[in-house]
Amino acid sequence: MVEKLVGARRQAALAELHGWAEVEDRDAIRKTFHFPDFATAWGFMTRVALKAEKMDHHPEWFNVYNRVEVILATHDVEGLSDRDVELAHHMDAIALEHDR
Ligand code: H2B
Repeated sequence: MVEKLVGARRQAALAELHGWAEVEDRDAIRKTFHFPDFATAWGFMTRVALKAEKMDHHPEWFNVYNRVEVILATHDVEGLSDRDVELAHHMDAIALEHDR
């Protein structure tokens, strides 16, 4: 069972993330990734998609050319969970390998 991330555990988890911000009007986090071109952005999205599918945890995202805007939330708890933080860390690691 997934639990909503609250309190001190939530603050600690968010402090470990770089470039992610809390969304204003809902319980979620967001980050915008920039890449040199569309092919690099798409490569990033492809690798994240495979990881997300394995995790059974999927991003909300929007891509235009070299930009990928991401929102992570756990729909099952209508808020943030450890699974969002875990996927955020994976996305950061994958982005680093994709020549931002
Ligand atoms: N992704 C996200 N981001 N949040 C969820 O709550 C979620 C998901 N739930 N992917 C999963 C799929 C659930 O719907 C399936 C049935 O496991």
